Amino acid sequence: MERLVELAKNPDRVVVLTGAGISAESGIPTFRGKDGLWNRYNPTELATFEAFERDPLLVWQWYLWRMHLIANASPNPGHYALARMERLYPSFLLVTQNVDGLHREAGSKNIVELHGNIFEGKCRYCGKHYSEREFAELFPFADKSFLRSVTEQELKERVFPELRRNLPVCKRCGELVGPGVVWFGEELPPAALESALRASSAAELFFSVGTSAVVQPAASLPLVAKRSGAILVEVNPEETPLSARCDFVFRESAASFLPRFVE
Ligand code: BJW
Ligand code: ZN
Repeated sequence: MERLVELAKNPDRVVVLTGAGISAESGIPTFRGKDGLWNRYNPTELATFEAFERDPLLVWQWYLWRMHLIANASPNPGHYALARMERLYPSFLLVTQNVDGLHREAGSKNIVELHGNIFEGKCRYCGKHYSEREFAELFPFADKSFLRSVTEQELKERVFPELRRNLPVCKRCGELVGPGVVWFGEELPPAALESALRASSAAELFFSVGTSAVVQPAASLPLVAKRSGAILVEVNPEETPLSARCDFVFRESAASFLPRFVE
């Protein structure tokens, strides 16, 4: 840690890539690994357009269940440390694969959400995007305040049975609207990906925090940075395919490492 802190004093351009691991300590399950199941379901099977076409009710129940969990969660010391880190460097970009919005809630400003935001809406048929406010109007069950006002049991017993008749319908094309996230096989928001690539290739110091580093194209960002000469740091209790390429590896949780680093 001392050697990293010494090296990290001078860089002007820093990029941090985060994944589900940073929100694990806020009580939000990760996707892969031993705790990587969301309410019995394998995320890689439900986070697709094919699953939505086949069974939109099941996919929406799964997303509402997750939205309920997220709406009732709070940022943890790892999120807050990254918000502080933003103020330490002249140029700092936080690139997240997370859809939970907890970085913004913790006070981070310069954020790129590569995989979208779970409280927004996206029509897979005509492409119309709904902001969080617009989507809560179209689909009141997705409203954060509503989700905070019900228990998980009420969600399952009261909301789920009503869902079939109340799924969100697109104002533009009349098809069903899905959550504002990027599913497998879908293109990432082009402007977000472009900013992330640009910042990564200019970074002097790059942190990969709480990600299994297997989902593309996000997993390529640390390698882009490394190729351009950045110092690469991984923070993850488990080994990943990226570990061997890193200059520093901290096998610990984000909420324990990051606050010590920005101290
Ligand atoms: C802790 C911790 C603690 C635990 N502290 N750490 C090239 C090669 C091969 C495949 C592909 C390729 N290019 C594209 C693909 C296909 C696919 C892909 O990558 N598949 C791989 C799985 C093989 N990629 C795509 O389909 C992407 N689209 C695309 O490329 O489109 C191309 C295109 C172009 C033009 C037109 C059309 C198409 C899209 C990927 C979208 C990913 N979506 C998801 C779901 C989001 C919605 C939702 O939330 O429901 O995003 S999948 C899921 O994985 C989610 C995550 O953001 C993403 C990454 O997961 P993450 O964050 O790394 O979490 P985990 O669980 O994997 O890891 C957690 C880690 O934390 C672990 O390592 C733990 O050890 C650690 N940890 N506690 C610190 N306290
Ligand atoms: Zn539409």
